[in-house]
This record gives sequence, structure tokens and C-alpha cells, in this order.
Amino acid sequence: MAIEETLVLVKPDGVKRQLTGEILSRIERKGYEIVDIRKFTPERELLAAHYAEHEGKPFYEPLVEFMMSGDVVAVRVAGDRVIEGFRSLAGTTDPTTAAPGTIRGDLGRDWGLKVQQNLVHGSDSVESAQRELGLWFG
Ligand code: IDP
Repeated sequence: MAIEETLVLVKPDGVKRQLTGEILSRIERKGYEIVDIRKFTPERELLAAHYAEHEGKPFYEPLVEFMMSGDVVAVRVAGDRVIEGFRSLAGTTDPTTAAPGTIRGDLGRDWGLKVQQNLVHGSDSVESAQRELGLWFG
């Protein structure tokens, strides 16, 4: 088994709702290691690089504005198969229909057609994780 690292973001909705501890606790209870952590409000340049694959989609600009609206907690997380493991913990993109038991399913919902407010981000592949960890942790 390969030890992987992934980028987890607690998005501004999660930070504002004081769910950071709950989310970090779920990561640790699953058995993953928190290697590094930073809290700051990201600038557009970082978000444009992070969400480059979504540029041009209708939700891109609202997503970037939302992510710039407050502090984000960026977390470097390590563990065996942590990339897919965290995505499983997070649940599917739409928090209204994400499965109960997941972070999004238990703690999130649609606050007025705002699917982007789904509490967390997790890298979706080894390549994305390396790229995103470089962006957020340098
Ligand atoms: P993921 O975060 O579940 O991997 P992606 O498809 O990579 O989902 O989308 C990135 C982020 O963009 C989502 O987490 C969500 O915040 C936002 N997003 C995705 N689809 C929509 C949409 O249809 N409307 C609004 N926001 C969206």
C-alpha cells in the first residue's frame, strides 16, 4: 500500500459554522494523519489556479467569490489511500443529497441554490493532490 497525501479544504461555510473541529475529528477518527494546516483567506490568483478545470462553467465565478468570502482551513492529510478515503468521508458534491454519514450529508444542505457551499474540498487523484498541495502549501 502506498501512503498518499491529499489536500483537504474546510471551505468558508465550514469555518464560519465552526465545523472545522468536527471535520478534522472525522479525518483523525478515520485514522488519517494531519501533517500540516493553515488558515487564511485565499486570493483570486490561488483559486483560479486551484479551480482552473472549472473556468468557463456557470458556477465558476460564484464559486471563486464564495471561496474568497472568508477564511479557509487548508489541511495536508496523509494515509493509505487517503485520496479516495477522504472523498468517501466527504460525500458527493451536492450536500442536500450526499449520503447520511458523510461530512456533506450530515452537516451540509442547500442554503438557497448554493451547491458550492458544501463544506469541504478533497483532491480527486494523485496528480491533483500533488498540484493542489503545491498551490496551497508551496
Ligand atoms: P467535488 O468538490 O465534489 O469534487 P467538483 O465537480 O470538482 O466537485 O466541483 C468543485 C466545486 O464546485 C464543488 O465542490 C462545488 O463547491 C462547486 N460546484 C460544482 N458543481 C456546482 C454547481 O452545479 N453549482 C454550484 N457549484 C458547484
